[in-house]
Amino acid sequence: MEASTADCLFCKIVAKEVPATVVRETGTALAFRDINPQAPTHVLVIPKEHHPTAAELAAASPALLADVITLAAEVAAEEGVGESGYRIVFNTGAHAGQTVFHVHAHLLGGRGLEWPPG
Ligand code: D5M
Repeated sequence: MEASTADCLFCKIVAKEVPATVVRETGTALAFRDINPQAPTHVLVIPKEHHPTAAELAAASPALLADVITLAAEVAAEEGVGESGYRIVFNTGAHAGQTVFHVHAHLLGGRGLEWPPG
């Protein structure tokens, strides 16, 4: 897998070529606020390395997927939703609404979240 792709929006956010409201950063992953929040806490957590989907990330680098989940949980705690509960969503493919093909965990919390999702 390439380390980045020239036309990938989230690779540009990692490279600081596109601005984002970063809430936490590690050596391998980045957490930033979603530009169109769907809950009081809506943070995107991405690996810095480019992988299109969660499944491809899991196949290529399970440890990096674990880094993403761990960072999401840390952000949830910092945002004060660790106890009340939160949702981590990986939209995968067009029918699931994936629009950016650099894998990202949506961390959603701060309100009651319905099930099943829409
Ligand atoms: O989620 C893609 C998400 O990415 C969607 O919720 C909007 C968000 N987005 C798009 N551009 C930006 C920038 N520039 N900053 C922050 N958030 C952004 P998906 O699951 O692919 O539909």
